Amino acid sequence: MRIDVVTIFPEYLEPLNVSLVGKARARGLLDVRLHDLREWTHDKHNTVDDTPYGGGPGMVMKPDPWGEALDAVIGSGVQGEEPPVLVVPTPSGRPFTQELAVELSEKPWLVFTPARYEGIDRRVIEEYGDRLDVREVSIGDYVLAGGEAPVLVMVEAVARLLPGVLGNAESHRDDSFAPGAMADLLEGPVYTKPPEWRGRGIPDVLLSGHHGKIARWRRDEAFRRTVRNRPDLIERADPAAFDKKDREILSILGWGPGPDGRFGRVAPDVEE
Ligand code: 6GU
Repeated sequence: MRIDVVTIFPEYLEPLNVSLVGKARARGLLDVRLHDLREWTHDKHNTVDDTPYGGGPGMVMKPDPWGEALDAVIGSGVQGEEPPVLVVPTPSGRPFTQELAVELSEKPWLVFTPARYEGIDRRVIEEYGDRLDVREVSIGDYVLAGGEAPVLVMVEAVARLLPGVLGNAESHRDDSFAPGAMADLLEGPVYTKPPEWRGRGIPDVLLSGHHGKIARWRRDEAFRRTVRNRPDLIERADPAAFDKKDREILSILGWGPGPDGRFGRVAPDVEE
């Protein structure tokens, strides 16, 4: 996969040289190219922003540098090959989810346009939206000073899904939010050596060698955590995904089916 990032802070993206993403690049599984937006300015002060039409606080990123930068980056692709998906980080975008990470991981080429200030002149998004698949994406319900940190988040979420990046092909089957087996449940707790630490042991079942019991215990723990931390995930889950044992643990946790079959809280929350 090729990823281009156009930014006024290329140094903000240094973490892309480290750890999983850095290794994927070093191994040739991922080709990341950073571009300084100011290289496409022509004035003495390398101006990238200006005051908003209609007034109001803050500054807006000018369309000209973005247009020249994106034309150059998009034009550097190989003739006849698939054009990039343009990913525009913005707090007013659609939520970035594991589902979108999977979809993006299947594309050969992504271009990210992290903005500072109050965002990019709307005409830029319209212009490229006429030619490319453009995704305006938010990483959560909070406001950051710019899109660079969201790009780090999204590139890592996508890179770990690329073939060969994680050691074990099964490694993301059980991810929280992965489509499939543990769908829509958070992952439960994990333990490693030593078997006792500061007087704290580990659950006996994990030492039992009984794979069926271990799988059931993990699923029960996943329900405990999901009920506590993300009850909305249980409420919106398809109840057909819950087996008899799932319904038992949910009942113990104070959850049961409503008139429509979907699960909701039917008894007070249980303390940890
Ligand atoms: Cl993508 N950008 C900014 N500036 N703030 C955000 C965000 C993006 N997602 C959540 N907050």
